[in-house]
Amino acid sequence: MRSEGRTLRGAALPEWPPPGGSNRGGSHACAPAEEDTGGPGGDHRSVTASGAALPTVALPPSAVTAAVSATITLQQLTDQLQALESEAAAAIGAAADPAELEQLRVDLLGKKGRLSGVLGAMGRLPGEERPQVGQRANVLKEQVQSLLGERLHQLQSSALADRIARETLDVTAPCRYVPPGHRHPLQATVEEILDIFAGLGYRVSEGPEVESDHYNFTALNIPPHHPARDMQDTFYLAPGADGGERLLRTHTSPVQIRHLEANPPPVRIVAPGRVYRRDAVDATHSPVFHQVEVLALDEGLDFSHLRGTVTTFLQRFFGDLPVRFRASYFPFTEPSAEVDVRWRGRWLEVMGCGMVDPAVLEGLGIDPERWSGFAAGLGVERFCMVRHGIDDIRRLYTSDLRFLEQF
Ligand code: 2NL
Repeated sequence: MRSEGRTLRGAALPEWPPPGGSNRGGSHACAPAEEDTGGPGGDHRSVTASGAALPTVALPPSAVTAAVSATITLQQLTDQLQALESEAAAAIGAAADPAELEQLRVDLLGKKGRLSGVLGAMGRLPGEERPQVGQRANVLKEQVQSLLGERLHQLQSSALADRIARETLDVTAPCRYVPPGHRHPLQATVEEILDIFAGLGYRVSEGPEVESDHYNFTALNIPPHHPARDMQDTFYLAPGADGGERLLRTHTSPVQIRHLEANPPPVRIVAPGRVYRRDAVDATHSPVFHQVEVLALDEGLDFSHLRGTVTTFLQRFFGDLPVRFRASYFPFTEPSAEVDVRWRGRWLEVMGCGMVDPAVLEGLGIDPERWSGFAAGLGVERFCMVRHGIDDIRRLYTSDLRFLEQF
């Protein structure tokens, strides 16, 4: 911050020459005799180099003008330079920061600065006296420049010293340990599944977790009051802005319905995501879990394509194990099947699948005579638990690093 009075603007030294003056004469120059009214005490002062007041004697305005017009002497200019020197030294010494110093430099040495003012007045001295003032002014200029330089250096080094004192850095302090992280086993499982389907030509598609009854149930051939709704009871939210019913999706099938609305067949997509069911928590159930669903729709697809795709996927994920299909039921596929893998001497049920029910296609305005397809769905937690021998689904949600660091 600049503090008042540190600059030389409007400081003690008055302007020279005073406005309107062009008097010639000595340092105590008088007004021309004939106009001298002979004021008290013979005080014939005109405007002095130090800028003192005009004489108290009353002069007609024309006389005043004449009196101040050229009043300058070598002595006065020398005095001014002297005063400028000491004032400059004081102001420079008091400058608090480099910006203030720069302002001082402009005020002192700039084109319209104090020194220029003195040099301008020099023109009114007799020619032989000018070099003296000129030399003195040059010396002063160099003095001021070096004072400015020294002060700048001082300010900079004390600022640096302050900073060094403030910013202490203990290079001997032990570093903070940031342990390397890794993906959660569930996320790693999702990514592995998506990678396998990507390798089979499927694209990833995602959608909202808050859904309407239509996308979650009705469009999937589960009309109101269908018993399948009992097994997929969910959590209901207050109606949306449009008054429509809102619920948490119970599967990622709505993603496929939305995809089919926006994209004509042929379609091959895989839809991962979080889903919700009104289930009590136990070792194998959680009201929030993760699903991956697959959908292929094309001309001429039949159960053999379903079988080949699902078998290939399971063998890539679990290894080259026996896979079997058992007839089952889903409202949105016909025929439908559960799929088991032979895992450590036992048949384990791992996913469900089927040929997309023609009623689902008709609801979407897709001709089931021309297009057919298959779909499959799996629970990611189950895949992860089987693969890693995890005994309790809750271990996947409790963020216990002693558990998670094993993966
Ligand atoms: C399971 C079984 C399945 C589907 C999901 C599906 C989606 C559309 C049309 C027809 Cl858009 N079907 N999805 C089909 C059969 C089974 O999931 O056990 N999931 C955890």
